[in-house]
Amino acid sequence: MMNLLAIDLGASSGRVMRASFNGATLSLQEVRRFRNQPVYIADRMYTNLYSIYQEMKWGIAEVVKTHGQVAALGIDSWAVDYGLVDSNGHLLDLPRHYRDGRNVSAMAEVVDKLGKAELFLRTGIQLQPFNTLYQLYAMKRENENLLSAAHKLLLIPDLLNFFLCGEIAAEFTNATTTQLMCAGLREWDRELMAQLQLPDGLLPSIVPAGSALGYVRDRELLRMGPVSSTRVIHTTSHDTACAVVSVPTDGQHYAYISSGTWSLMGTVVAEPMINELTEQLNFTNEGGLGNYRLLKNVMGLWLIQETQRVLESVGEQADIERLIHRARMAEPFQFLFNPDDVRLLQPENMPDTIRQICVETGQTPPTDAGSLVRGIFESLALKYRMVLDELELVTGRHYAAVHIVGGGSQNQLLSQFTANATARMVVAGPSEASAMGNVLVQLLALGEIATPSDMTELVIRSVEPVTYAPRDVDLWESAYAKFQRIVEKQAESQ
Ligand code: LFR
Repeated sequence: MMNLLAIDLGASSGRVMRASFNGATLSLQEVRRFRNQPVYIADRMYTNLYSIYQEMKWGIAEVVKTHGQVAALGIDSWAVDYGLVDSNGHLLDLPRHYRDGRNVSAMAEVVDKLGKAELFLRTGIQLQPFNTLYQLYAMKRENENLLSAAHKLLLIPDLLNFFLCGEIAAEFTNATTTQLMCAGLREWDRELMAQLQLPDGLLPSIVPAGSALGYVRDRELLRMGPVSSTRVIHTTSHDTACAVVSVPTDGQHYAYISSGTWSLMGTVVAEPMINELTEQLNFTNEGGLGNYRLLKNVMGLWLIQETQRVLESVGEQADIERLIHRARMAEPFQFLFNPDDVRLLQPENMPDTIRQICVETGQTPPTDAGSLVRGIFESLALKYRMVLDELELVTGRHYAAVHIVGGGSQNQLLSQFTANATARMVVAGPSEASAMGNVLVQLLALGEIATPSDMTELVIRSVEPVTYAPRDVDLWESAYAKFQRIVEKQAESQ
């Protein structure tokens, strides 16, 4: 039995998971879960990296204490965010949070300078205000001193790996999300950086996922337990890359939704698809393990998380089971909206912003939590339908089923709505997809499994997905027609 550790950091919570591998199956157990809450200072929004690092260390120490030595560990996290270290290896500032408002105008300025088409053609990455490229540009505008004091720029998992073992490298899958790389290559786009007068010397060399980085060298952690022989492995360090590795299918062509704070919906392709259609539809081509993820970001369960936060702040009980129950009881299709409205990226009050969108699009705003949450789930499911149609148009393929992986796959109501809206079978699970993918790539790096297809077989042996057959398809088809009209109206009103 082999002991491994996956540290999986999501936008709203982090987990330390212990994995045991017996040569035939893989099982995961959550050892520590902690909240990942942004810190606001003045009008700036940061990630509390110090607290994440501490929680991670406590989790690692707990596993070692209870289960003995751990062969290896890997870290995956949300993408695009970074920290800067100086030449002594000191972190210069807390990493800025990707939802910080400064990025929207930075992206507009960069697009003005270089043009949308050029940016997509060079990088193959969808234009999102939070991409590292725009964050870096915003930082240059706002705080050039900080940038000039920096020696290296490290994405979150690379930075935490550096804290743990002292080695510096940029892992490929996450590096692609920066929009600073040349599409389809393992190279930074230095010309692009020069055009924007961004310092390219900050970027570390890029290493493939599945490379061993070093051993745990953090002094406090070495005092906490016997971890000096624990390898630190560059797993696929982008959480979405990990999640897609653990989609339980051996088919070559499949559609997936990695469902968490974001819903990442797409398929895998051998090479980036860069053409007028993918540009116009704002698809992205993120690097995977021997492939690319052609996908789109859909706003996802962030809409629910923020609704819960607002409801709780006024004293309402808003745990997810209760909300799902109330949504189930509510009247269907009372209102619909496009979840990907940029105003929903970081609104002060999610329910009020959704209500405002209803008014702007000529619909009656929801007054109770059940109707609100039902409308959010219905709109998400219909947005998945829209993305699936676009995906099929772009790839020329038909996807018979939609795989939902990640925490959101446990949401039965949303899974059923997704089956209804897309008129496809939905296969839901595993829910700890990122942690599972993280460990699978470690096993590959350690030579315990030989090929990516062995990896898929291992997933299929280790998980039991739940399937949902489509229902009320005609009803959902007419809701989709209405949804399309509202999406258009909403775009006009912005
Ligand atoms: C999901 C994710 C997405 C990325 C977003 C922001 O957790 O990693 O793939 O677009 O977070 O980093």
